Amino acid sequence: MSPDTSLQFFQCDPAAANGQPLPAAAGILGMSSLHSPAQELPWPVQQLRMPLLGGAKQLHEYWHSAATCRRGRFHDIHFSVSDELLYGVVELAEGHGSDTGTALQLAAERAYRQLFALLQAEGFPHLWRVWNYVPRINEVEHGLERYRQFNIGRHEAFADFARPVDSSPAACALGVVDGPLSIAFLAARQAPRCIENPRQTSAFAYPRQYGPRSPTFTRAALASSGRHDILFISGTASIVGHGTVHLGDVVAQTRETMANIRVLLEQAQQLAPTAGYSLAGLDYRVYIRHAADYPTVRAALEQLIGPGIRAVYVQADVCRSDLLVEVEAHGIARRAASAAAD
Ligand code: 3EB
Repeated sequence: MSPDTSLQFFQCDPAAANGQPLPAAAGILGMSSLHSPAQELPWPVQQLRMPLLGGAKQLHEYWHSAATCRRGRFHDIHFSVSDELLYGVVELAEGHGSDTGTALQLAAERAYRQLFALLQAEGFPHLWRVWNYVPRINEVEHGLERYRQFNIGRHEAFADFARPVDSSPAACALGVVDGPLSIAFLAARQAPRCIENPRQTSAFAYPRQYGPRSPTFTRAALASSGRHDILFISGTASIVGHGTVHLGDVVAQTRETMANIRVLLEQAQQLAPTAGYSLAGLDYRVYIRHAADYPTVRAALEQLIGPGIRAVYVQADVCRSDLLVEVEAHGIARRAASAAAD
């Protein structure tokens, strides 16, 4: 039997007394962290420039593979490669706008062009998951909300690399107060299966009222790596069809969001029946627009998912100004030995 080099996820708070042990350094693909690391780390780090809610001070989330990783730089990208996975982080300051676009649009386009060029060069054509953090996402500049500017740039890069939008990665796009445009991504040699939500218009088919170019992400992606099935649930919000529902009601928005996630999970269960995915078995990241809503959102989620919910709560702006909460999740399930291909 070949060694199990598939993707693993570790959440370590070095300050917590009984946290998980640190994974072996050679296998660390990359991490996200609330603060920029004190010293330069060999693997890529996406800094989460947002307040953690609920009293915890630090968070380190590691993507890990038991295979030894090779690290490298490609233009503005810091990346790691293991035998079947590639993780990278690209951070770009906004330069100047031009005749062809605003500064943010051009930065988004540049970041995604670099990303796709790297995937081509390294032979990892399939994007599984992208985490987009956009400074001042809801601000209107040059007559267009910055999230919509970002979407134009991202869409241009997808088009330039002939990436079909209906096989987009799972993703999220959240707003931070300041800092660079920051994009982390996980890609692989194998294509994931894209899952759309029948309760929602696919984001790549949103009507023009949400901006001149549609977002390019799928509602969830189901991938496999070694003996594991890996489910990525994109940032999910209180949207039905293409419209925001429950304006101003954070509890109802949280419940609608979970109704959307439940539908995605049901489809994942049909595609990977042996994975045993359940709401309580996923790891969640919860973005809350107003920090004061944290106890309310947390209580609503604990009621829906159970008190043992594994969730990290952060304060961030959501990409539509009427959305108060966004929830994303992932689950890694080991396939039963009898069902494994090897
Ligand atoms: C939505 O459903 C909410 O632009 O990459 C969720 C996940 C959202 C990803 C993205 C945006 C993105 O439209 C916003």
